[in-house]
Amino acid sequence: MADKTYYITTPIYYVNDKPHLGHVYTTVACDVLARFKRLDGFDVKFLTGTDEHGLKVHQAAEKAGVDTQSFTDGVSQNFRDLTPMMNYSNDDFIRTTEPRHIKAAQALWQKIEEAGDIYLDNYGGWYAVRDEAFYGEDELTEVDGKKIAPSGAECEWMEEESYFFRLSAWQDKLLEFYDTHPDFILPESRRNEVISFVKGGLRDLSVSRTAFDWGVPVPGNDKHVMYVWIDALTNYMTAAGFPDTESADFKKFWPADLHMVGKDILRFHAVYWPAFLMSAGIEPPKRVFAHGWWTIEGQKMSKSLGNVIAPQDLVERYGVDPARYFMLREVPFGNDGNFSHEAAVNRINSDLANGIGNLSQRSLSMIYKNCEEKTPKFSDLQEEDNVLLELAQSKMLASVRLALDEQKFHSALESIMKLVSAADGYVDAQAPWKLKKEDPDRMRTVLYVLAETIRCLALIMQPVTPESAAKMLDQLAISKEERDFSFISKDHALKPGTAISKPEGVFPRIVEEEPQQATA
Ligand code: ME8
Repeated sequence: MADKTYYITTPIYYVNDKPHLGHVYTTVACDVLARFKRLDGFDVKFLTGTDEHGLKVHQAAEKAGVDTQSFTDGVSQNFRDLTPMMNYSNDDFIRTTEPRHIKAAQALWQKIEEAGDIYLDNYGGWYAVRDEAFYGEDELTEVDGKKIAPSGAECEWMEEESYFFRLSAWQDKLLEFYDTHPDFILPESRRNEVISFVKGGLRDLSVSRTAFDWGVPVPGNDKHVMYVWIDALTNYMTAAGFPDTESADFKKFWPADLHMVGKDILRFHAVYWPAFLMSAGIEPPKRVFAHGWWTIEGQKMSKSLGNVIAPQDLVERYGVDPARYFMLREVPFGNDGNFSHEAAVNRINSDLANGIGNLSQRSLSMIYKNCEEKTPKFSDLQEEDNVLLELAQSKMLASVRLALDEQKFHSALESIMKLVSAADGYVDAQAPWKLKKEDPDRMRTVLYVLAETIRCLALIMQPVTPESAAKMLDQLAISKEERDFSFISKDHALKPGTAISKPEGVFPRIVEEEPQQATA
């Protein structure tokens, strides 16, 4: 068993609506990290799932005229179907309506209550159902007589008996925690936002509701259900075996290494969650990374604008692997990004079709035709051969690893693309098609160096474009046992004389149909 472990989670998505590009973005990012870490020798746990309680889901079910449980079963399945569709490698899929989770949420509540951080009181406050969050009067703006939260969500006044979490008591301890764990919140700019929010003072948090019953019952008082966020956040521990803190899984995987979230829900993960955990005497996760938002052709994705991109559209238009690549390459992770079809086509064609695809196709075709369908023998490696090989066999992995440890997907992919450009430059400079007559030995050496470069490229592309990378490795006859990252090394270089299969294009070019001429 690997002694290095890695536990990574996506947010659990609300089942009030169907999945779209934004949800897929977060989970693909986590999938790439999970696959990378597995190939890099870690024992990985990768969790995703659905958040099924709360007023927002309850209201969506009512609107659909379906009982809430059947409604959540249906929508949750839409999220589960993304695993084969987007090629996720999640190890578990959690639903907050499962008994294992209800047990865990109640156990966490009890620990916090025993610590003296939960009390009962009456409450009046402004609640945004869309965000499942209370806001202070000072945070709201009034538009047409309506109270609007900073997120744009409409708030309504709620008044009821409620349990409270003594969040105000955790201000200093949270600040100290951020201070001693400088990498807890990334990117840096978001970390600063959280710190100034906490420095501004924390109000106690209402953590139960009585106005509806679609939630986890509060232990010892059935009139109340838990606030959906205290319930939802616990999912990360449920899947690791909580409340059995002695279980092998909990010992191995808690605290989680990374909660990946969108910037909309950073406060819940970076303020409330560590406070709940510290109160319960449980170690907080090691990192929360908040990524940015996708807009569509310059506008916010929304159902009313009719510009929501469904995962099916991505797959049909671009293919799974190119869609995964595009999402992570196009926008520096952490920033907001604008999705446009044109940008997707350009990026996919330039990097994948004309880049990796073309390099691989033309190099392997030359080998197939000119070297008896076998990886060629090489002789006398020259300076330029060694430079390319060193980049492929050693430097690239080191820089990709470093970038991914900070969730810089775009930089990681940039490093990979640098190898592609270097290899393209090498082909042009060496011109193996000329060497065929002039110096066949040198031609074989050049083609060997290219084949080895393609092997390393295919290995490192596995986390991002798993199917296409597997096809490339199959063409090179690399066995399944020789595909983890310990094989990206000089010591495991291609063996000359290995039969390769007839090369077939791996990354097709997206050819746009000419726009129809309007006819009068
Ligand atoms: O907030 N761009 O669930 P949710 C990028 N249940 N990412 C986007 C996006 C966009 N336009 N739209 C959504 C919840 N996302 C809670 C989470 S966790 C304990 C509970 C992604 O269904 C992004 O990751 O509203 C965002 O944080 C998440 O979906 C919100 O999903």
